[in-house]
Amino acid sequence: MTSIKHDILTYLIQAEGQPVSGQWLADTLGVSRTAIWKQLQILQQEGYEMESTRKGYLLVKTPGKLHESAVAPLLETKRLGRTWHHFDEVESTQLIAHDLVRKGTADGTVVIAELQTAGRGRMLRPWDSAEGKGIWMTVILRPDVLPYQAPQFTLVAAVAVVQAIKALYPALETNIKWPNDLLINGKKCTGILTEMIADPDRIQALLIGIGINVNQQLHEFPEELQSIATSLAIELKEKVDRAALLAKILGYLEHYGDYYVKYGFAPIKTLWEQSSTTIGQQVRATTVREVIEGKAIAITESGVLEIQTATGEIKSVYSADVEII
Ligand code: BT5
Repeated sequence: MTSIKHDILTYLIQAEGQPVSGQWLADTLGVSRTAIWKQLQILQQEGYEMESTRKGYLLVKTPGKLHESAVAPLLETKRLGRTWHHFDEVESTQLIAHDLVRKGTADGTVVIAELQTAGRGRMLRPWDSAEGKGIWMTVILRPDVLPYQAPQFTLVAAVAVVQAIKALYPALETNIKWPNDLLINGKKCTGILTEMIADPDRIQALLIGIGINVNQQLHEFPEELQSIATSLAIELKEKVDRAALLAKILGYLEHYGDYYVKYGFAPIKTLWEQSSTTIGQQVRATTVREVIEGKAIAITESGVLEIQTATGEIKSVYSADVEII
């Protein structure tokens, strides 16, 4: 977004229902009135509704979409979200992100869509992404870490989302089911998919796909998900401000991502364990090779799940679907 457009919008939002004079905007931003007018036209095309009054321009309605203009004023990050790609509709934000990585996009780039027509989970399972109801995004990170560390970023992202929800909605208890599900009252509200583009000895980019059910009502989920999925609005019984939540998540993700790179997994592990529903439970882990049943006893310093089977053997699970039984 051009900074003039961003600044105009910030002034219109800050005016809180009062008109802002075009001449004042032009003088304050040091540009012509025509330049102001052009940017206002663009904002209107993006769905910002304005009235032109004798005293100036009045913002009457925002599009309610996750445009950069709606989120940037709330961001407290240095890098995350400073390059922003918003789409009304995509197949999957992961696909767009892969393309952007190939083109050399910056660390911290965010790809976000109102609707995904082919949102995906792990192993190409479908991810339901209703229009305008959730946060469907991929964050591109370029941390200086080794390829084997990539899966740990799923846990870092899980902690970031949990902390963001907690900061805004302290009454909600969000739990993490290893490795990538966030649950509220036992139902899935968030899924995380971490993909990587790497050379043998270094990561080029991590593509952290985060899908959060925010404002769906139960009937808006496909029937097969209605017994296993939930949204923040269902649990809170109120509509949630997606832009505020998104800005918080990006803040925590930058913070914990940097923390991880500097200090390793140990401090993140402690936070992860505080929200875990998995550890201490009897579980069934389905990996590509086998089904392991037993007690989930720990995650290791590298984020691997350890399960103790009935024979006492401890098995390390790197990737699996885990059910609590
Ligand atoms: C995940 O996979 O949980 C990772 C989901 C990642 C989605 C984000 S959205 C932005 C980015 N772009 C993408 O295309 N993807 C990422 P997995 O653990 O495999 O779980 C998939 C399973 O969750 C499905 O098989 C369904 O059972 C269930 N599911 C699908 N949509 C859901 C939803 N909206 N809410 C809750 N559960 C859902």
